[in-house]
Amino acid sequence: MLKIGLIGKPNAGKSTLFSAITSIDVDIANYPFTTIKPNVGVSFIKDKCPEDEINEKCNPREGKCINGIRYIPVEIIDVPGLIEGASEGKGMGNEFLDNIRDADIIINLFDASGLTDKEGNASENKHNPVEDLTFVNNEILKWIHSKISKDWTKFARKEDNSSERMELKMLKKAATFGLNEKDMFLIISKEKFPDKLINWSDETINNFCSSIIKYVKPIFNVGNKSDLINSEDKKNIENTIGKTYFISAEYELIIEKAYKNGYITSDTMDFEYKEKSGPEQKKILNEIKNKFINGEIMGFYDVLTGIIKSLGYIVVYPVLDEAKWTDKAGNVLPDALLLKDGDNALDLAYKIHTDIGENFIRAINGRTKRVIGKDYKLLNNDVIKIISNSR
Ligand SMILES: Nc1nc2c(ncn2[C@@H]2O[C@H](COP(=O)(O)OP(=O)(O)OP(=O)(O)O)[C@@H](O)[C@H]2O)c(=O)[nH]1
Ligand SMILES: [Mg+2]
Repeated sequence: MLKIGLIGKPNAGKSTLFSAITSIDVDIANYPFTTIKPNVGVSFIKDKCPEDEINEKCNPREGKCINGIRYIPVEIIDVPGLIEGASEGKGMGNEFLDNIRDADIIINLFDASGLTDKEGNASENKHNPVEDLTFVNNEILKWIHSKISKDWTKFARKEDNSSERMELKMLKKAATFGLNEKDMFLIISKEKFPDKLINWSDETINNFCSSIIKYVKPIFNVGNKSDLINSEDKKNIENTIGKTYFISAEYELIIEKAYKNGYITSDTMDFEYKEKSGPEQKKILNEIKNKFINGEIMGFYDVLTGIIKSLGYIVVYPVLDEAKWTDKAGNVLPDALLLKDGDNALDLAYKIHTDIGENFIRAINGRTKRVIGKDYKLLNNDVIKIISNSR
């Protein structure tokens, strides 16, 4: 499952967001270091389900499908707050960061209202929220750097004596971040690095670490507490850091709770009121709904889906029966898997199971019913049957 790490300064609203999008109750409070152990849960990204093409209702094994929109599960990790010096272990930062070592995507949630000070205490004095997201991004880079540069001379001397390819040498350093050979090849081919590792300067190592973030482990800045700011504040932030997602975890949690407690019909913005909800609730919920509908505040599901699509992820549906699009038990479109643009049929086979990848024979495209080989480039929404020797 795709792993998404939520990081940020203490009190930024990470646990509030986590709770809203995973429906798991966790500690939330207006003081720093409320979270001391990471919370792990499942949320979803949305994509159009191909079920209507065969006039059947799908039976997702994980996630759900509502009105033809498939909810594809992703793992969310809510990390305790980070303070300056986190990468050197301040405030247990090092330990906290280790929780997102193998995350595929990092979300730097910052308090866009600027009403929490450096340590995360609520404050009356508004400061520039961009400072918060900059220091957190720097700590991430420094944390990666500290791990890659550890015992560099010893490592470089040893590896320079071997004839192994550069990406395999560097993989020994970067595997701890969940990177694989393909990721390393991408980094090494995109940037220029000296052939001899002993010649890598601290700056070269830093460039390598930046490339990990740039190509493999992207960080997205998301502004929280947008219910407390106006369009001028937003403009100021965007003038410094460019296009930004503005959300309100508080609002999302209110909607989620109203749904859970039976006041509204859905936890999405097209909810209707149930009998139980009185004028008080309707007033608050209406105000929130309007802010989402007029685009003042973005819904996090849409933000997440946008992020994942912008990174070139595609959704592919593996099936056993290419005619009925079912598994062995007759479930229609049971699995929706996230792959990367450029992945092929063999990558899909490995994603299902190493054994299926290793024993791959051929595949069949569920739409065209044509036989396809291992090099077939997958498209978004493909329905594929893999034939292998393994079963
Ligand atoms: N107005 C407003 N308040 C919010 C929002 N999100 C969170 N809060 C409040 O901010 C405070 C901190 O929220 P938490 O979710 O505990 O923050 P955190 O980032 O997990 O904090 P740590 O666990 O200490 O790192 C709480 O009082 C929340 O109710 C929001 O979108 N708008
Ligand atoms: Mg928290």
